[in-house]
Amino acid sequence: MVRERFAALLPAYGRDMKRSPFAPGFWRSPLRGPWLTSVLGVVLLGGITVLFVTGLVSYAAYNPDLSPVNDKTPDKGILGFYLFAWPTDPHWLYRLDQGVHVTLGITLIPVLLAKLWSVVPRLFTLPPVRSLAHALERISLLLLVGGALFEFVTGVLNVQLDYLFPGSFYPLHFYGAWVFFAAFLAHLALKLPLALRNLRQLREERDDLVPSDPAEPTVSRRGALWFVGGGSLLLFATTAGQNSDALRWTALLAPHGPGDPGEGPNGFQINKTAAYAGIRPADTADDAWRLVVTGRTGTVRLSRADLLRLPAHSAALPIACVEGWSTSDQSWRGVRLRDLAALVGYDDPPDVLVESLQQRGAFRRAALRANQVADPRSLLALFVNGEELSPDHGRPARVIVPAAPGVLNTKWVARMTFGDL
Ligand SMILES: Nc1nc2c(c(=O)[nH]1)N[C@H]1C(S)=C(S)[C@@H](COP(=O)(O)O)O[C@H]1N2
Ligand SMILES: [Mo]
Repeated sequence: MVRERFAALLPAYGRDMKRSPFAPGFWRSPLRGPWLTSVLGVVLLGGITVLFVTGLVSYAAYNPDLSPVNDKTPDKGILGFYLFAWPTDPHWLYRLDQGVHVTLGITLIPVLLAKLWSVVPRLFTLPPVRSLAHALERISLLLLVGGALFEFVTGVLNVQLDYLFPGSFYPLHFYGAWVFFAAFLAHLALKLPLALRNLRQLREERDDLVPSDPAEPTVSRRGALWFVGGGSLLLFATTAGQNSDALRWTALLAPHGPGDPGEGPNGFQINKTAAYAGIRPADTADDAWRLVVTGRTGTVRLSRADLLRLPAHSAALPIACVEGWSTSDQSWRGVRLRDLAALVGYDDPPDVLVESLQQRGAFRRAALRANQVADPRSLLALFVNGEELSPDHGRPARVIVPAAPGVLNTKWVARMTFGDL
């Protein structure tokens, strides 16, 4: 009664008020149908598979089983079955993998949203559960849609707002990925044959996605696809540039970090500034700073002058951050990590724990594996591009390792402990 009176006051809405989203005529867009859903589904099939693989590879790149240092997740259980010692070759391996992961993830957002939009009427089917099989299918859809939204949202938040979450982003995104991908595989097993049939067929079958009472079209299905593709292209064009020094200005949507890194040899992307990390100039001054190196034969304390007397080597390596940005190769110069291992009794370098002067924030220490220490390009760098490191890039000394995620390249190094971690 009340509803009717209300409907009479609002004639335009009146007709819809009587219909609920559960009513067959409620969803009227003539764009919906098996063809559109199948096209978007096949794009996501390819894209999400690449996201899953690059994501797992990216996780392995942390050497997360050097716990509890690199990853606070105590036990990856069987989900960590594939972890392997991350290689140092090619030196752009992490840059490529994580660049693809983040750029593709952002590019797929319009496709994901369009896919969800195309099937939204199915959320409102009545009765909600028809059989046990139907119940299982709907639960798997909950995991699928919930998992997709969770992975995209945590990924984007991490890229844009760095580490918003309590605890660590990695286990959330990692376990979320497994739940999501399991549901994704179940969904594929159920729907892929149908999707391929839909794409091969010229005429559309009757399907619950085709509206029973379609509205006048305002755009063709192909037009709608161009719209989605255009959105993806726009996101791609305003994101991908964050992986190159020359094109970074095009990455309008990428976060630009703490201000302008400036010009000159140190003028490349900065993650956390010295000020943010609470590094006091007094602690990094030549007379105060000492590098404490510990190993089998004991502990040595090295001043900057001591380090400058050790053999110096150069390596051209990028910084590549989990957040999806990377620099082009920079020319670093400093002491080989394996030479430091030799100073404390290791001809054959072991793993190392690297600790920073930093007091504040998450990144105070990181572990490197023996193969990373052994690589002749792995340096404790004092110089970059022919100049002393700037405070923001880690003066007096920072680690740089080929193919490693940026977060393992500890800045403002204070201590290195070789051997048993
Ligand atoms: N001590 C310390 N080292 C650190 C960080 C930090 O916050 N503190 N950030 C890490 C991360 S996440 C990245 S991507 C690189 C960035 O190095 P850059 O700021 O010189 O580009 O430094 C790594 N080393
Ligand atoms: Mo990073």
